[in-house]
Amino acid sequence: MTTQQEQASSHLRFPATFAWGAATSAYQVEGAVNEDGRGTSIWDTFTRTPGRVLGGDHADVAIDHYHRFRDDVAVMAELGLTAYRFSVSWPRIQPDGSGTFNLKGLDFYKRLTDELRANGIDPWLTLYHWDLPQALEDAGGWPNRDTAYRFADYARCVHDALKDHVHTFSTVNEPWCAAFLGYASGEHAPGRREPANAVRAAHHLNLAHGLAVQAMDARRVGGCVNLYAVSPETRSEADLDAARRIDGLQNRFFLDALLLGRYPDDVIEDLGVGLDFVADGDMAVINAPIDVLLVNYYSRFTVSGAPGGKASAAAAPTDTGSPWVGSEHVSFVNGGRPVTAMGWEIDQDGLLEVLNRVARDYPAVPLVISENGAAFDDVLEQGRVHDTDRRAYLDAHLSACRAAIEAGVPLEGYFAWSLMDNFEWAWGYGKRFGLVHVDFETQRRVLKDSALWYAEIIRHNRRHE
Ligand code: NCW
Repeated sequence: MTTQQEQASSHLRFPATFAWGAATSAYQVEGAVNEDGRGTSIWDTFTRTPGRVLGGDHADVAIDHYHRFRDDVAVMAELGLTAYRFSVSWPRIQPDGSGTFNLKGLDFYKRLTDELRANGIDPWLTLYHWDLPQALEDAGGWPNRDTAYRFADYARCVHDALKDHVHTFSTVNEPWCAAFLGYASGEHAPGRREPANAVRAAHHLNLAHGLAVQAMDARRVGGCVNLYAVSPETRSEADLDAARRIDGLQNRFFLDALLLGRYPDDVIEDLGVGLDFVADGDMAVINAPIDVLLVNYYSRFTVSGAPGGKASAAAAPTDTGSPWVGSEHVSFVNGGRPVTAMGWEIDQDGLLEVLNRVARDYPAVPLVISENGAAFDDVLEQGRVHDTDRRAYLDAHLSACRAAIEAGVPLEGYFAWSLMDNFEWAWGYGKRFGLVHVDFETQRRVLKDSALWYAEIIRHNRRHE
């Protein structure tokens, strides 16, 4: 037995039905931005705006997954994945965000899902991972209520075309990011810094989720949130209040809406923008029953209410505002843990805390970890990437998942972010999250040590299927 196998077999045993996955998103991997009738998305526009993305990087080619998907599925099969989470590019399906559906766009996802199923891999489809058709942004974007109804039309179309191909549909990836990085801090497309509109955007993203769930009636469907563990720096009143605020806007605003059908009173008060955009009946729509909650987890925030600290948990690559609408005075402090290349603190205990908390406070819904992983400054030497740091990160977080299951959390699967190195939004190609190394010049794929380790964990668990 090799050391790698020993490490894999000595622990991390999971239930036989546990989904073993990896995740990507359309704009980060596909490329082919002008092919087969695809329209323009807000990220095409944003990447062309000077100063928005480090190094002026864009994803016109990305990792060319649109053309190489069969090879990429072969890599997934080599890893032994039982599930793959990807997103559909809305502008491939509706180039202008409304009206006619583009059959060539739908065809790509049929080919992809066929290939996955032929390899025994369950397709988990995300409808929206941040690439809004530019035409809808021109009409006001997510602060415009109509965008939610356009999303439901799009969801119905994708669902009708692919329902027999897809294992689980999910709606909006990380609505916090789409709303507050897109419309408050401006770090992400469309790059607006309009705090009040960011709150409207958040509500309309939630509404879009609920309308889409209703439009996809009777299929297995979930919503997706990015959750953080949040700690006060001290037990002072100011720090405790800072933690309540950040937990409120990051976590409870979305969890309460999707799973309880209401917004938390304290968060609404913190936001200070009123609720005139919430129409009668909206909260019931947003609370439409879901089959699974997709949780993306990366890190813990430690926060202080004392003035003068850092405005964010990690450096932003470009000039940005604050995403913390109504709580701009809160500062983010060093919690004393090691960090990834993103500057995100590594804290597997935070994952256990988040899972226990969701299972306790929102009990009715099964969970999956739909993203978890880390960027590190990988080195490719003699055809290998010895990414012991990433392997340790995954190992620690999978152990937290197992501990959660043992504690009774209904956790049904785990998706590593990401399957492959890709376009990391405002950071461009400088940050590598992949299990698989990609040479962005040649598009050559090389399995990192973390991928080989993950494959062993999966093989070990699937032996007991
Ligand atoms: S940027 C981000 N990510 C990474 C991205 O590649 C993926 O598409 C996302 O789903 C990895 O996972 C998610 N999340 C945004 C985190 C923002 C943190 C900034 C906080 C500043 C206050």
